[in-house]
Amino acid sequence: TPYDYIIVGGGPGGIIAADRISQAGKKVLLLERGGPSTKETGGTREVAPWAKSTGLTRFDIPGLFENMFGADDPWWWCKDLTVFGGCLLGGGTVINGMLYFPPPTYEFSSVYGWPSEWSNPTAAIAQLLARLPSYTPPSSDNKYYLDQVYTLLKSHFSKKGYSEVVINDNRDWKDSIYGHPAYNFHNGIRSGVTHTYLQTAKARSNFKLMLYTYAHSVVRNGATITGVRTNNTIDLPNGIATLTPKGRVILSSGVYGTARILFTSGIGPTDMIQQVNQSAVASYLPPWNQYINLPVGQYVSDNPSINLVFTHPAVDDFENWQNIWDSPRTADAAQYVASQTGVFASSSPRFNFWKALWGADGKTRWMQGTARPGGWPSTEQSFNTTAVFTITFYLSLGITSRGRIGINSDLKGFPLVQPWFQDPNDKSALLKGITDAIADMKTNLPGLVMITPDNTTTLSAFVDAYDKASMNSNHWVGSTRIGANSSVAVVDTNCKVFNTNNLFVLDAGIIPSQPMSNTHASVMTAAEMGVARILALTGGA
Ligand code: ABL
Repeated sequence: TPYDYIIVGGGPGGIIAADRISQAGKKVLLLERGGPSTKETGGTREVAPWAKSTGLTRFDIPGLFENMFGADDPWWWCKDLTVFGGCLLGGGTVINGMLYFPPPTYEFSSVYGWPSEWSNPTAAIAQLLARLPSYTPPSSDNKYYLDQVYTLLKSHFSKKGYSEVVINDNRDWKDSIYGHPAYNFHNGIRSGVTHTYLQTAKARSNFKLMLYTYAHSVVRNGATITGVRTNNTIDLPNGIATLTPKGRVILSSGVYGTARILFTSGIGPTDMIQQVNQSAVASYLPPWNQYINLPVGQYVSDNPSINLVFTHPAVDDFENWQNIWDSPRTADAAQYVASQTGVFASSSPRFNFWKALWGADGKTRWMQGTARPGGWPSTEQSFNTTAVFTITFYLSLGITSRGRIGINSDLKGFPLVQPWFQDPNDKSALLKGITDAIADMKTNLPGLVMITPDNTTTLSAFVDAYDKASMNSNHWVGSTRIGANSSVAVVDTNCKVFNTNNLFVLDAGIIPSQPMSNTHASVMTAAEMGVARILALTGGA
């Protein structure tokens, strides 16, 4: 059966697109290379041993988040990337820390590369929040649990003139504020696109979901796409999903996945197509004269982030979340099983703050901070091991550094040029931001000890020596960025890949600059805006 829209990738972009387009009555096929994730999606593989009676998985229980990184067989991470990506239904939104901050309006400014048609995200954000409300506090009994890090840092940041706010009450206010993290959980269980948009799409007879279906490339005749070539030869003849005559393909496979599919389809810089040409799937490339040269993988960005680790006698480090899978604290586990409340109804972060920074180059950059109990100190000092907490400082909206991502001939995705601190102004801005944020902290919080960096290392030496790859924040954007022309962008104002007739991208790759906050809310906002534009664009099925 041919489809009006084939959407490749069941993450936030693809699921929102699938729901809105099937709602408009089109025949939609959604392809996802991985399998189910949360209990509601049919996930049974990762039920927490102590939560067997609930059937809830690691993807459902927010408090298991930190164990994503410490599990024995973490099959949910994409195996063909050197960075973290979610290769299962829900994509990044089922394996992330779930911090949910809808973007400020000015994030969509032309200053950050957005076309003028995209300058007002307000309606899209309202649509998103109608489907996916934000909750502070996360536990449905309205209590805060394991909240010592919040109480402690509140006392410091309020003395420094920061205002305490409910962060999502005023999404534009991101200077000198702090608050409790906001989440989109529903009754103590991970929500997000799999609990909302996917469920309404699935209820429609014109929507079809195929799991375990890996897309190799689009099938195309010059500028016209006719289908998607996959590994699923059971459900699709020769593995090829086909389009109706005016049908369209939307790639929503993420910053790395969409780039790989474009390369394998003969779309991208010449050196990347040469990698495909040396790979096992070289035969899927179109003839040379059909190659489309676009800056796929160029201009990516990710927040540089720096972790500082402290101890304070008031803090309970929750054993740095190390026992949460096998032997969690009995009372907390029992409370969660009984009522989906308590410590396990939240992921690890407990405190968020933002500050605007003025750079030596005259540009404004914002810093976000996220603090959590626990952490991984690197220090020669002895320290109070049960009282550890970490503050992560991210440089976010306004960063100017860019990197490049690509693939090798095994089709493995990796950063070719690391995006962090390419511009020294990014580094000096973040260093200044951190310095100001922690000034007076010891005076304000008697008993506080900074253990990383330790007492023999200055902050500036610490930042200088910080391992570049560990600045990775898993917030990649920009590999197929939106823009005015094909020398600097991959998709046009309507998310259509330049020089094609019916190929679109809708995922974090189109976002032209690093967002203000943890990316999934911005990705979902952009998806709502983008799918509306694609549907409104004439010429489609
Ligand atoms: C984010 O937005 C970041 O992408 C994550 O890296 C971060 O989680 C979450 N939010 C929560 O703030 C951290 C974990 O807390 C660490 O334990 C882990 O080592 C790190 O991600 C890995 O990048």
